[in-house]
Amino acid sequence: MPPSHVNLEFVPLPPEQMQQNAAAFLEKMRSRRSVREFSSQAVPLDIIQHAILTAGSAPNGANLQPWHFVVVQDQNTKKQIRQAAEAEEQEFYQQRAPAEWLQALAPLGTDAQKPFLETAPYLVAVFAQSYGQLPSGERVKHYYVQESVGIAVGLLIACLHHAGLACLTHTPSPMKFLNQILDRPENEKPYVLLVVGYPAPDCQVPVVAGQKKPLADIMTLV
Ligand code: IYR
Repeated sequence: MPPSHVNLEFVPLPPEQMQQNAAAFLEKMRSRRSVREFSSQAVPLDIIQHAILTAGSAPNGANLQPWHFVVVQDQNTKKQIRQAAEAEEQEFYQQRAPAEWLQALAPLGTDAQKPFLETAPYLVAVFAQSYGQLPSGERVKHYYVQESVGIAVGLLIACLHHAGLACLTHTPSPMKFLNQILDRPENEKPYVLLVVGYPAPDCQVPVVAGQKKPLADIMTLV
């Protein structure tokens, strides 16, 4: 029988090194911006694979890893996704969105047009598995699905940024069309559509979106 537990082999660092690491990571992550103008320049697939493996390392409920990532590089599939997403977005901007929501979005300058869904080299459709399915068809209960997938997507975005790529967390709502276009089973719910690539050379980003709350507003020490 293999052992049920193994030694962690944790390597402690000197506090100065930890402080330097934490500060450097903060600076790195602060330079991340959500991008809506992408270059069509190709990106090596292995970067995306590494980012997805990073996402797959996320802490999650009972280690059941309730996620699936569909990497879309096929131009025709991207076109289908754009058409379906823009149809939902038209509805959103013209009918569904309450005035308050549109007001909150105004500083970002977004609208129903999503050309980046065809321009960017990759779309990563993230699915949350509300339950698992054994090859026999038997269902496996999943725990903390939303939390687990949220953490995984955070790591995915961090790895892509660390690698030198830009992305957009895009959530056309509802996203059910992704199951149909990408042929995913009923137990998988679309969680987010990540648009990945290089920013367009003249890419603009909204100033307000770069303004992050100061520590005093987001942390309490007791
Ligand atoms: N899904 C729409 C609207 C939108 C909603 C939120 I909340 C955002 O932070 C950004 C956009 C769109 O992509 O335009």
